Amino acid sequence: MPQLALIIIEGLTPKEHEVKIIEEESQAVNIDEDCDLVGISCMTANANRAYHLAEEFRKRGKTVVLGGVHPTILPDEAMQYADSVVIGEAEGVWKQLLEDFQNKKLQKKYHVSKPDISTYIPKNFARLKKRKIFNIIPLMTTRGCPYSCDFCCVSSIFGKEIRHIPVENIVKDIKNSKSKQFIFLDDNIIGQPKYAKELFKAIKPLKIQWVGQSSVSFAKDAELMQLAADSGCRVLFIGLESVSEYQLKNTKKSYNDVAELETAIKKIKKMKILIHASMIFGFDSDTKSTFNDTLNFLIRNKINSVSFNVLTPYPGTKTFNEFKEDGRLLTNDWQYYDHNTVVFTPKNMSPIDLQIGKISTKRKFYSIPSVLKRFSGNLYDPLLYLFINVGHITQSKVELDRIPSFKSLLSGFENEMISKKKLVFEKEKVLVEVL
Ligand code: B12
Ligand code: SF4
Repeated sequence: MPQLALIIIEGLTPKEHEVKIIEEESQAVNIDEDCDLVGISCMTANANRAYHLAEEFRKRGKTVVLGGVHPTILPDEAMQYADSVVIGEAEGVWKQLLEDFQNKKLQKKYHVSKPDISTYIPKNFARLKKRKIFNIIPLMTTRGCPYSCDFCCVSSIFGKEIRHIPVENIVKDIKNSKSKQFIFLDDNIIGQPKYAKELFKAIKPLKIQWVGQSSVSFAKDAELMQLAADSGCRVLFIGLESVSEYQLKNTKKSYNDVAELETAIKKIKKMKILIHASMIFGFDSDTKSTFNDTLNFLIRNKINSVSFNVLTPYPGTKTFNEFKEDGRLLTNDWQYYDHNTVVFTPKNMSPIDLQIGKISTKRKFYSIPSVLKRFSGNLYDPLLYLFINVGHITQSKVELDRIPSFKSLLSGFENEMISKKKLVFEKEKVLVEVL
C-alpha cells in the first residue's frame, strides 16, 4: 500500500528542491543515487533494514534523516545510524530541517509535539496512480488516540488528543486525486462521531468507494452507520482483537460479551459493509482452546476476512516493559517484531504453540470450505469478498513458505512433544529447534 507519509513529506518540501520517492516494497533502492539528503521512514520490523541503508548512504557521503514510528519511539537508537532523527510528525519540522541542512546547521533531533495539521498540503497523487500494486489512494483525517492500550504505541507517537484535518482539505484531496478508490488510514475513522458525520456528509456527493478502520462501537450509532454506507464505505477493518469473555470484560472494549458483539456485527453487515476483523493471539488469558473458539466465532458470524496477529510487545508500550522486566522476551532483534512471529513467552502455552496456533487458525479460516461457508453472509458484495479471500489464501501460502520448518508441525498441533520444541531466531529465519 502506498505510504502516505512520503507523499506528505514531498508536499511539505519547497519547490526549489527535487524529490524522489522510493518505496522498497515495489522498487529497488539505488544506494549510489545522486542526491544531497536521504530521508528514511521505518516501523520496528524494518528498522534493521533502514539502519543498514542509512549506513550505506552515509558511507557514500550522504546526509541521512530517519523518521517514522520506530525512530520516534527509540530516537537514541536511530541516532546511531543517522545524521538527524525526526521524532513524531513531519509537519512541524520538515521545512526547518531543510533550511538547517542548507545552512549546514542540521540538528541531531527534531520534534514538535502535536503540530498544526489544518494547513492544506498538496499531494502528488498522479505519481501514486502510476504504481501498479495497489491502486488505492491513502488519506488520513485524524491524528492521536485517547486510549492507551497496553500493547499499542500510537498515543505515545501522536498524543492522546484527537486532532482533525479540516473536512474541506479531505474533500480537496479526493477531488485533486481524480480517483474513486480510497483508504482512510485513521486508527478509528469514527473516533469522534461528530467529525465523522460531517466528513461522510461532505464526501457523499463525490460518489467514491472507501475502506477504513473503525472500532466496533460504530454499530451503536445508526445515523453514523447510514452516513458511512451512503458515503461509499465498502470495507471496515475492525480491531476485535479477542473474543474471549475475559478480554472483552477486562479491556477498554465497548462490548461486554460475545452475544453483544455478534449483534453489533449483524448490524454492520446489514449496512452492506464487509468486515475485516483484526485478531490478536497471545494475551495472558489465552489458552490453546482460544484458537478454536476464535475460529468458530469468525466462521459462525461469516466475517469477510481477518488479519491474524500474535501479540507483539513493541518498544514504547506497557506490554514491552512488562515482558522485558519479567524476562519473557525471546529476542531483541527488531526484524521479528512484525505481529506474525512470536517474540515472547506466553503465559498459558509455549511459544511454539502460539506460533503454530496462529498459522493453523489462519489456514483453517482461509480454507476453501470456510470461504464457501462464509460466502452466504457476504452476498451483498460477492466479487470483493472473493477477491479479498483469494488474496489471503495466496498470502497464507507465501507466509508458510517463509517458515518451512513449521509446515510439518501444523497437523500435530495438539502433540505435547511439539509444545516442548523451541523457536530459534537465526539469520532472518525463524526455525524450530529439533529436540
Ligand atoms: C494504516 C496503517 C496500516 C495500513 C497501511 C500501511 C501503509 N503501508 O500505508 C495496513 C493495514 C496495510 C498496515 C499494515 C501493517 N502495519 Co500498520 N498501521 C497503520 C496506521 C493505522 C497508520 C499509518 C499511517 O500511514 N499513518 C499516516 C502517516 C502520515 O503517518 P506516519 O507514517 O506515522 O508518518 C508521519 C510521521 O511518522 C513522520 N514520518 C514518517 N516517516 C518519516 C520519515 C522521515 C524521513 C521523516 C522526516 C518523517 C517521517 O511524518 C509523517 C507525517 O507526519 C498505524 C498506526 C498509526 N496511527 O500510526 C499502524 C502501524 C504503523 N502499523 C503497524 C504494524 C505493526 C503493521 C504491520 C507490520 C502489521 C502486520 N503484520 O500486518 C503491517 C505492515 C505493512 C507494511 N509493510 O507497511 C504498527 C507499527 C508498530 C511498530 N512499532 O512498528 C502501527 C503503529 C500500529 C500499532 N498500533 O501498533 N498498517
Ligand atoms: S489499539 Fe487502537 S484504541 Fe488502543 S491505543 Fe492503539 S490506536 Fe488507540
